[in-house]
Amino acid sequence: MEGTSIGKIAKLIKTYHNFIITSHVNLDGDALGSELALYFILKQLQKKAKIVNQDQVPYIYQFLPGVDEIICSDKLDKNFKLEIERDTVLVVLDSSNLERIGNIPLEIEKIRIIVNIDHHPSNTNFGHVNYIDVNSSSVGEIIFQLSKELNCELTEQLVIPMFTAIVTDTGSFRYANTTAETFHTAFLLTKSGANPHLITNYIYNNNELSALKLLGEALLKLQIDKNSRFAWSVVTREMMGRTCAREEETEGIVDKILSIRKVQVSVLFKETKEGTTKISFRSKGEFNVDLFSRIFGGGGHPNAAGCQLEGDINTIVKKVLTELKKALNNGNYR
Ligand SMILES: [Mn+2]
Repeated sequence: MEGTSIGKIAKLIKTYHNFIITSHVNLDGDALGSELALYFILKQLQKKAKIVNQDQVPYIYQFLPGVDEIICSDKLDKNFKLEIERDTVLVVLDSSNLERIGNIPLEIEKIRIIVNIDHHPSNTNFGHVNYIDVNSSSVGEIIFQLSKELNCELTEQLVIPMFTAIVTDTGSFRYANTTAETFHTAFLLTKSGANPHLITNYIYNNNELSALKLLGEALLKLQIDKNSRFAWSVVTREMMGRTCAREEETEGIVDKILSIRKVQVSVLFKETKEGTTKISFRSKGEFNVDLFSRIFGGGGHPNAAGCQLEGDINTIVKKVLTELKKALNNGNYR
């Protein structure tokens, strides 16, 4: 279906009473921040709302107000299903397609209204109602617009998750998606009680030793092409085991690799528990890793994207780097 306006989303929220909120697997700050902010908006409006995700809340986000109320598939009985009323609205946040939400205890085919709110250019408009703003830094920023539209009071329950969504999805206001509007929103959130120092300490200065050990291991394996245009590393199951790192602790490694002078694209190859390889791309400047990763069935944002491939990790590394070299040589994906 065609896209809609923020005003129409606000109207829909006023009309309905039962909401289920979800987001993508591998929860990040924008997924959780936008979910919780919307949850407290709905509570303020006296609506019934639940948040349900496939994955558990990563440690660094456990400071967020309301995380204890989130339902997690991982912790539920296999046969459990959330109750759906005739008028239940499912709101999907920050997910470019419906598969990205993973396994949640919900008979989706029974839901009559799916609202899709996102900022990924690759969004497939899978909802009955779609609001995709590719110019928004984060879904958190969209939810902020929505809270204004609904005349909500900017309580701490709203502003802390919103600020978290924005600060994480902009790489602490460094990525190309950071605009004057982003700072304006951050300014208003800070004025209303979001404390940037406290919030960013929870997110960025809250690592386990294992996370840094793993980063060290990954940096030992770091390689760079002969023209220094791209650099890459790998994280194997063996490295995960040796450092006792948690799955979420590979976050940030690919960003560290991008910090090398002259490097335009960084890549991290990670062996997953399921035996596939997860690949993360970051770029600075014009190379569009969203478009590039679509070759392999992935997607994301122009400067941050990913995909997942089956097979032997060494073969995958070769295959992806060959394509990347070709793309950079030909000046494609700009
Ligand atoms: Mn996002």
